[in-house]
Amino acid sequence: MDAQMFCFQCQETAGNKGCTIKGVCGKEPQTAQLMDMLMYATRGLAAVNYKLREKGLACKDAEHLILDALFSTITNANFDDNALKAKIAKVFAHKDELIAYAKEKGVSLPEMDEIWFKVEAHDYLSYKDKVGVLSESNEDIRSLKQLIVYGVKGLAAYVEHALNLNYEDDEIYLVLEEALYAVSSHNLSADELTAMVLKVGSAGVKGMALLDKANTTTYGNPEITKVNLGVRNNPAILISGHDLKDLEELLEQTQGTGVDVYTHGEMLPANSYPFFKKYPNFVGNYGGSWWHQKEEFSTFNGPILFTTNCIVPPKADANYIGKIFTTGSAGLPGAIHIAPREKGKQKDFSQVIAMAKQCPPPTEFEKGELVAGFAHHQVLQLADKVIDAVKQGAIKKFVVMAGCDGRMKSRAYYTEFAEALPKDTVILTAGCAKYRYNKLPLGDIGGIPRVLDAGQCNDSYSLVVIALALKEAFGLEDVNQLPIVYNIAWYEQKAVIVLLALLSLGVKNIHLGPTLPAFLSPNVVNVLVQNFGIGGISTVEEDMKNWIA
Ligand code: SF4
Ligand code: SF3
Repeated sequence: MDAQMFCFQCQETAGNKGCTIKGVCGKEPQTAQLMDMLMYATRGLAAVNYKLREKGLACKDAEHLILDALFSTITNANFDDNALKAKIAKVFAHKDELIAYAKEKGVSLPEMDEIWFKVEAHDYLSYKDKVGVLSESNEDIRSLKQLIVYGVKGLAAYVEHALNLNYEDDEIYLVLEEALYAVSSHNLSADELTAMVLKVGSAGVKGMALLDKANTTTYGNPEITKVNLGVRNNPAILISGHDLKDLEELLEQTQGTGVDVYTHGEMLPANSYPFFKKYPNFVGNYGGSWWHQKEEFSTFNGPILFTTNCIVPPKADANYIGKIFTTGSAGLPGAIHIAPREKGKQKDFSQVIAMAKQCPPPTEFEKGELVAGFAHHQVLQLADKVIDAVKQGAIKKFVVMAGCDGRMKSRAYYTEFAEALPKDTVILTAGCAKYRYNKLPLGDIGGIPRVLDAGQCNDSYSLVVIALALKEAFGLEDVNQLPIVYNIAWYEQKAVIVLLALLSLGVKNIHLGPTLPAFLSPNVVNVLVQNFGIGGISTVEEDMKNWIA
């Protein structure tokens, strides 16, 4: 094992096998090794808290540390070695405290390496063979364990956003810890790990429902909204990522400053929440999905605030270097990191606002509007219309095209697929995958737009609610009897939890692309094919013929 690093957690992994020299995402080998160490430490902390939880003694701080550690290791979330080192130290220190606490309370802890392992900061890079993904030599066990880990990472991200709005659920923490405990065990069979995969999927449904409740209770139900794509003549801040609490506080703090706020990438759906519409300086969306940062940030002219992934590390000569801010679990060397909010206070975005005031307004590169806001509440208000359209044959099929966007050329497939769909089909989308077709003139069916955008990737939950409501309306027994085709694009680990959530709900025949995950071994793929009918994609013509015709 002489590779400098090994990571295969995302869809763009080198050669669809694994990044071993440097991440295609820009992750340096040292950063990858630190992430492996952080994951190892976190598994230990989770195992201890899991054992304490059995006795009703679980620690809240540990739960939150686990969320942050998992979220920080998601693809494109954090590239900052110093931040990662600080997180590792924190997790180890907290684990030690909990071990002492367990002793005091008479809670016995198992002989698990992850629990008892200790390492000093200068040695964080000395154990790559022990803490890395390849330390598990059995390919199928490794595959199942990583499927669990990646699902848990995605889940942690959603749960952290809900936590920021003061919504929590102990049952989800229990599954997170149990899953990490299972990954650290050496005696679980493939069947037991497969059961854990589905348990994580069920927790994924709960986590997305929790975040949906947190978002809609706090900010109202998303409603049909024409989102402005053009610009105004004021200096401005671009906010990216998924965290709505950060957006709220940024909007509050920019009131009366003459600084506008625009969304980028996965923040686009925020434009559809009634709460945010009250801010006169909330202008609209600038640009497309995450990987267009280089061009779009260079013409935006103002500072950019990353609340989560996906960050593309800028080239040294990028003209927006020095204008990037991160917060939460996100991090980037050279960027200014906005500190967490203190209890009862807002985060302090004054540095971002001060910088914006010194910058010229954004340069316009497109005009017009995008229609968004088709989350479950809004769609169910249109339910009668939709059901009528299905009954009368005006809508023949729904195609779920949720998930992520990515850089690969092969993703042109999704644009071509959307264009080739017959006019009696409706696309249900969520996540940044939509940028492949949400600006196409696909029209509507009797006033129902042919692209119904439910929101962020976590709003895939909305698509589930809509599917279950349609099942009821048509008096079907099984959600798989609905005229729905699933053509899901994945990139990072949040898409993994969305997939596992769908599987746990019994959804069959999901097509996953543009490639199947490299972390699925051939045997694990077989299990998924046999039990769930999972498949890949082919050409637009073939897929159209096989799924739609
Ligand atoms: Fe490679 Fe993806 Fe891992 Fe980055 S996150 S190192 S691109 S597999
Ligand atoms: Fe996109 Fe990164 Fe996954 Fe939230 S923002 S869907 S890729």
